[in-house]
Amino acid sequence: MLSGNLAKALSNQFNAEYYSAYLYLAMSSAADAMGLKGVANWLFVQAQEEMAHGTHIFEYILERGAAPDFNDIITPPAVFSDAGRIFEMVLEHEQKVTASINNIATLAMQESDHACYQFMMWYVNEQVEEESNATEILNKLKLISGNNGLLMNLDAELSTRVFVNPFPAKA
Ligand code: OFO
Repeated sequence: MLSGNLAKALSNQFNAEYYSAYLYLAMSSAADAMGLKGVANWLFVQAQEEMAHGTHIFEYILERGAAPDFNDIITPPAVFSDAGRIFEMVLEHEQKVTASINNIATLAMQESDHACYQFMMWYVNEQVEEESNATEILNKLKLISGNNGLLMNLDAELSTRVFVNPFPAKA
């Protein structure tokens, strides 16, 4: 069974993943309003991933004999100036998520909960990819720097992203 501290930390993370989904849906909506359908698609898929991350943690808390807590999920920002600002915020947000994931992994290590530590390693590795993806898109937007033709090319590239459930149902 999970310790009280780990159950609380994982509950907070399960709620935080759902906040991430809220945030990315808000960004997706803003990008759609800017006419950037591909950016909107990328962020919509990102929101779907966050819900999958949150649900996976929810299921793990139950599997380990604890009960998840449900926190209030705060309203995400509604106004974003441009795609560059959106991806700056994506990167800043993911860096905060990385810190939170690392804290839970550290707690699991301190408590010698090897199963929880192992569970958290998937999220530790996922955060490397999350930060890398956000950085790559942000760097491209910086290079584009106001060139609408190049922005449309990037938008087309981002329109191809599709959601793949990272945790397919167990057979
Ligand atoms: Fe769940 O990885 Fe982003 O926040």
